[in-house]
Amino acid sequence: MKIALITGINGQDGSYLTELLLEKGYEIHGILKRNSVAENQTARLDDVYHLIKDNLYYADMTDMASLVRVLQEVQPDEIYNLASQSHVRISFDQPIYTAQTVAVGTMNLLEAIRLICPQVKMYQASSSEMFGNSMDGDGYQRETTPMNPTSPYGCAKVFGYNLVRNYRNSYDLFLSNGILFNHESPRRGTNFVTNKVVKEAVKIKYGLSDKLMLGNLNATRDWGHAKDYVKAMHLILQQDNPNDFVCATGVSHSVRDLCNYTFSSLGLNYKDYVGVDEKYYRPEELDDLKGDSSKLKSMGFKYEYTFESMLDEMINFWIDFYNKV
Ligand code: G4F
Repeated sequence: MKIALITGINGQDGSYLTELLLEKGYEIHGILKRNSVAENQTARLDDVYHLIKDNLYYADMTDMASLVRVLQEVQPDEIYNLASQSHVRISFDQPIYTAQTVAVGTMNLLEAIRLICPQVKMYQASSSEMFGNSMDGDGYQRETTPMNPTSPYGCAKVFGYNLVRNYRNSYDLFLSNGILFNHESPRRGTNFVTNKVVKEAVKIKYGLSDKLMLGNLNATRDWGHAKDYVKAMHLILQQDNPNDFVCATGVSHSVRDLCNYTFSSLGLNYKDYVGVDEKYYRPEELDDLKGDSSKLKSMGFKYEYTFESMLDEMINFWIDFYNKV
């Protein structure tokens, strides 16, 4: 039985990855950051909590001693480093905290791996936010596209990405980057734009709200489903050699398209309800993301969801939720 350790196990991706790896017969261990509302700590893990509850550890990416302790105890075969301050706009409010968790936190983990389990395979959650506004001539971002991040979060992720490559080359470790484009689901935090739009549109439909305030409606993103993307994380660690892979759908939509599809699905016109509030703008915006996943697809990666089927699932989730309230 393989042993996997997941940092950020209670996040959107951590919860889907836990379910996938349990199905594959793994023993799962996870690192949790303390939340003052204990119920919120493991809410996304409810369905599998009974299977992993004895393997959850309080630790923090900024606290290397805590990472050392967990690695010594678990001795994992695979590590998935998903822990992060992952909200781009909030990274402008908390740039130092973001750098400490995302950049220095990755360094803490790599040092702990070097000391305790250099034979481990590690997946690093790198991000399309690292590209910033650079793209290739054909309009796509891929593994070779230059990185020009436009947020403290993106800058911190570039540090982690480069460190993974540097440690891989310097110390002959199995460390791989997944450069994941935006990925969503009903488990997405509702301060990210997809789940914010879907949740608020359903509330408007049920008369529980009458206005949705957003930032930049023209930004485009390449949105996939988190359930598909955790399969990519696992696949990346099953390769014979460590490497870096873009994971994206290759299709992009604007925030306006997202509003249009969601409100139309509910029989509403988004123009009647959506307003713009500058407080949701970023000091520097990343305008367009569209990824080329050819390298990952050549390893056998396949998607189940489209933009539309993903949004349908999210819409149905919130319809069920408000029907039960
Ligand atoms: O949903 P978002 O906040 O995601 P963003 O900034 O693209 O970051 C996400 O994807 C990255 C991968 O590229 C991850 F690394 C990162 O951790 C995170 O998961 O915003 C998407 C777009 C942006 O252009 C934003 O300006 O939506 C625009 N937007 C417009 N109004 C809004 C809003 N974003 C948010 N969060 N809230 C708004 O009201």
